[in-house]
Order: sequence, then structure tokens, then C-alpha cells
Amino acid sequence: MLKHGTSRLVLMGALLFAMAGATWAEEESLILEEITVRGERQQSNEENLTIREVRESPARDIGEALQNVPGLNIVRKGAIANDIVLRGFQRDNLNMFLDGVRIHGGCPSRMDPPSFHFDFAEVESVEVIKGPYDLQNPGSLAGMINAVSKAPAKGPGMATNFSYGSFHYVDASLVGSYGVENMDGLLGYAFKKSDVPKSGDGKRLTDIYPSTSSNRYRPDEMDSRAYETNTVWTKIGYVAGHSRTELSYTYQDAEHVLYPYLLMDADYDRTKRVNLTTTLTELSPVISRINLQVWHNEVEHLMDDTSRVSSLPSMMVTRDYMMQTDASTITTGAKANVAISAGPGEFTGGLDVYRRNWDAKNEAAGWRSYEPQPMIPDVDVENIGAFAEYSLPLGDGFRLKGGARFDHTTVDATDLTDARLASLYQPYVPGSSLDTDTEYNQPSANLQVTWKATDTLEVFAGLASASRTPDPQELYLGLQRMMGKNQVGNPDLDPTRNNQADLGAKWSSGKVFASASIFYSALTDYIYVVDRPDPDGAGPLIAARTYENIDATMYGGELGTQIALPLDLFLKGTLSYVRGENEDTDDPLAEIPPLSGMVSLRYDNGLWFIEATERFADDQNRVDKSLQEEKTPGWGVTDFKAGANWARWSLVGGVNNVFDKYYSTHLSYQRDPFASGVKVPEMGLFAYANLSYRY
Ligand SMILES: [Cu+2]
Repeated sequence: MLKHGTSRLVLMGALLFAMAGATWAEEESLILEEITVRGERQQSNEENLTIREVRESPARDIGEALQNVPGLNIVRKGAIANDIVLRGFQRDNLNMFLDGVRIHGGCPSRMDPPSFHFDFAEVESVEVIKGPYDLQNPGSLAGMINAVSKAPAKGPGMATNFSYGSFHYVDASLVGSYGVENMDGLLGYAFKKSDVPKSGDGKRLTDIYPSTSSNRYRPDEMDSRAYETNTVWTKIGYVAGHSRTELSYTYQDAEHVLYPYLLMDADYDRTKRVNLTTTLTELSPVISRINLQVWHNEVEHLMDDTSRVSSLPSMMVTRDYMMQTDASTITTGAKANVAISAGPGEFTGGLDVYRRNWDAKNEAAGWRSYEPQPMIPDVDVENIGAFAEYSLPLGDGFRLKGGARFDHTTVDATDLTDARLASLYQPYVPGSSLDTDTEYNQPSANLQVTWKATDTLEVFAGLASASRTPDPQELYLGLQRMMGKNQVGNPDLDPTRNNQADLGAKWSSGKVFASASIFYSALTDYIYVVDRPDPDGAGPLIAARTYENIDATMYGGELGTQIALPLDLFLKGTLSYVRGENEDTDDPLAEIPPLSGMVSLRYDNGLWFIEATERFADDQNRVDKSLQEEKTPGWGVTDFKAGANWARWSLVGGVNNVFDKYYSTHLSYQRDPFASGVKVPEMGLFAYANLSYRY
């Protein structure tokens, strides 16, 4: 059924393509510049989010800000910390970086996905590569998202920003910088908080559980603070000849973050990040660039159910929580890349290593009176990889780019005893002999052709094969319970391989930017959540939720346009679709976003603007019944905003979901192993204003 999507879809498609060929009178503005830049730089398998778009929106994190980018969706778990989904792929099937730095969250329930760990005010833009075309990093199976941080400019600089909105939403930041001939520095601080927002039915996001559920929020916690984060960061740059060296440090503290999606909430999430990079350019006629990078980050995370009814004192609950998980992760890495002019083309190659430790301990009243369990049993992951890529102009507008990568990965669950492996894990994987450590050797490769057919039309075709190793949770998660289901990893998992084909076209004529792409992805050993029955009948074990390798396909496409019309009007539209199929069972894959998109019309004369946006999604009727996934009806919501620029000041105000509609996205309740199973609705009417000053 295509109730919500079809008419809008047809109308929009017709409109966008009718306009794609037209040309209009000259009129300069920031948006026009954006259209031109996108046209010049953005390939059809890439997306870019500018900080202008983020500043004008009340997005609370990078995930929320990326929602309107074609091919991107989020998993909503609460008011903040949304997890990014790209073309139906999520979790470790994607790589998310800041300045190329790999960052992992500490929470086994992904309360703190990678994108949660940096503030907007640090970021200049966000680049997205759709598909397995990133060879410079291990594991970019379905794509790569990289946020690029701001660098200090020459002389004194300052940027401050204050946003206020419904439900006492506050987002404030202050960044000061100073740069001289060969040195520069930057210092920034950002603060965010909000009460629990309400959905279109007037209820708080914490008020979604039935009155019989022990996972419901305690009455006094229902309208407590939804989150509070403080971030402070600094960056120092040093220039000597043709080299630039940057050292940056960030400390982020998130306190009391509520996750109605889950059974627990976060007490805190404390992150430290260090990044040291050196870039050498114009070294010789042959070596055009060398990048050296060393980085380190660590996250400490504590979550419990103290805000829920389940933590109320009882025979069993003798502490102020019924369950608690104390988790930490430390990731350290280095890379060296070089770009060399070789023949008519350019060669890029590099070597990289990283090591991640992840440890999580769970205590629950329901398991041997709070006896700690090694839930993520102190797992060490070590990866070493090398890549080589060559880009070759072929004439007649053709350019060929291809490369390969090889990764060696070892994983060791140091806190998983042979006894626990045999008693808790082995019974769910009969017929294979499990181990507490493993290693993988995985090649990846791709070939891309771009053809500039005319001055305005560019065609892209790509073929790629990439792999990612199972993550520590998928391999070694272990949580034994008295009732319900155990949650266990599968130490026998194989790496997932994605063999993908892409085809795209880009039209850019100064006034018009249009990009269309389709992809087909054949996945072998795709890692998927499954239920296993009780293996020992009357014995101590119960049924379990675990992971297995399946064969799957995903295919779909995106359409994105940005068009300058006469009279300072700008039209923007996107459309995304993906279909996922479990090839082992011929059932739909779970958690696949439905057909969705947005269309917006903006008047912008450079001094002030007004914009109306319609966001919409179709029904999702393709669900995985074996995981009790439910269908989700389609929806459409309307946003308005307006703003003005005056000298160095800018003011933006807006209302999202102006008709206060009650709706939820398809990705807001299902993800396992830890989802509570209730749907977390999207926010109802949300009004906001943002004042910023830049010097
Ligand atoms: Cu957590």
C-alpha cells in the first residue's frame, strides 16, 4: 500500500526532472554557491552535509542532522544519541569517523553510537560515501561517514551559538581561535540539555510503556532531564615549510541520558579523544602528499534501571538498581598514507593499525543476586591493514579508479573462561567447537568508472567487494538469565562480505544539481539476530537470542536535487528506497527503512530566508515475523523555518512538525538484542530559535 508516498512521489519526480533542464536568470546567494560546490565535488555515490544546514535545524546530534540526506535514516532510542542507518545498513556495517579517527562507543546497547561522541560545534561538514568504496579504512562494508572538524583561521576568530526550544531544549557553544604565520590554536566549549520531549499525542517519550510494564519510568523520573552534555575541545596547529601538524584533544561528559527504547538509561558517558596528524605536501615532483596520524580515544559508560519501576525495592531488588552495566572501551590507532604521481594518474597507498579493547560487566538482581557477569568479556581486537589505489584519466571524459586492501584481524575474549564458553555458548552452536579467540584475513577491492559525458552530465559505475569482521559483541556477548532469553554471541561467526554494484548519474549546471543512484548488494555471511530454542530442556539453560551468518540481498536507490528557481526561490528534494531480503528464508530483512524522502521550497535573498519542508515515509509492510517485527504506517510532517543575517549575526527560528502529528519511524523499536519492544514516537510540535555570531 502506497497511501502516503505515491502521489507526492509522482508529483515531486515530475517537478524535479522538468526543472532539471531549465536555466534561469542570474542571482547570487549562499545556496547557489552550495549547489555549484556540490555539482563540482560530489560524486553520485557521495553525499555532503554542510554546517549551514545543521545550524538552521534543531538537530541534537549528527544522526538527526543526517536524516534529510538521501539514503540515511536513524534509529530513535530517545531524545538524543540517534544511531545512523545507511541504505538499510547499520552498526558495524558502517564506519563513522571524525577526521578519519575510528571511534567506538562503550555501550553494548549502542546508547553511545560513534556519532554521539562529538559535538556539532567541532564540525565543519560531514562527508558520506555510499557503498563499499572506502579502501583507506578497514570494514567500510556498506559505506563511510566522516565528520570534518573546523581548523582555526589566521588572526582572531570567534563563533558563538545559542539555541533554545520546546521542552527547555538548550544548545550553546563558544569557540575562540587565533592564528599567526606558522601557528594557530582553537578552544571550544559546548553545552546541551533538554527535558523529555512530547510526541504528537501530548505524551512524553518516557510515557510509552503500559501501566503493567516493569520497564516503565518511575512517576518522578518521567519528566526528568532527557540528557545533559558538556564538551570541551582544543586544537593546536603548527606549520613548517610544506608540513602542517595538528594536535587535538576533546573531553565530553554526557550525564543522565534517557533511552525509552531500552530497558536501562545512562548514568554517564565520558569520552576522551586525542588526535595527532601531520600532512606533508609538495615534497617532490613525484610525492604529492604524505599523511601521518596517531590517535587514541576512550569511553567510560555506566547504565542502570534506577529511573524505572523495575528498580523499586523487592525481595530480589536489594540495591537501588535491579540491573546495571559498567562498560568501557579504549581504541588506539595509527596510519600512514602517501600519494604519488605515477604515470598519467595518481597512486595512493597506506598502512594502518588499530587496537580496541572493550569490556562490560553486568549485574542483575535476577542472576545469582548481583553476581557480575562478563557481558563483553574484556575483548581485544587488533587490526593491521594495507591498501593501494590508482586513479587514471583515460581521455574522452573517462576516469578509472581502482584499488585493493588487505586486513589481518585478531580477536581475543580475555575474560571468557573455557568453562563459561562450554556451558553458556557452546550449547547454542552444536556441531562446531568454539574458541575464545579467532583471527581473520580479508581482502577488499573495487573498480570505479566516471564518465563526464557532457559539461553537465556525469555517469558513475562501480563494482566492489568488501568485508567486515564480526564485532566483539556479535562474537562474545554473554548474559545468562533466570527467565526470558539468554543473550549470547556466536564465537563461530564468519566475516560478512558485500559484493556490490552501483550505477549513478549526476547533473550539475550551476543552477541545478541532481543526483540519482541505484545499488545492488549481494551479502554472504551477513550477521543477523536469531532466536535459538532451549538446548537442554530441564537444564539450567533457556532459549537465547544470538547471531548467525545468513545470505542476504539489499538493493535500492536515491534521488537528490537542489535547484535555483527564479525570484530567489530554491527547491530541494530527496527520495530513498531500499529492499532487503533474507536469501536463506526468503523473508524480508528486519529493520529496513521504507520509501522516504523530503521536499522543501525556500525563498532566500541572501539577507533573509523562509523555508517550508515536507518530510514523509511510506508504510513498511515488509517485516521479519520471526523477530516479531511489526508493520509501520506511513507518515508526512511539515516543518517551517525563517531566518535573517545581519553583519556577523544570524537568527533562525522554526517549527518542526507544525501540525503536531503523532508518528513513529519504522526503526524505532525493534533492534535487538536489547530493545524493549515499545515504539518510541517522533517528537510532536517543536519550536526553536537560534542566534549565532561569527567573527
Ligand atoms: Cu548503555
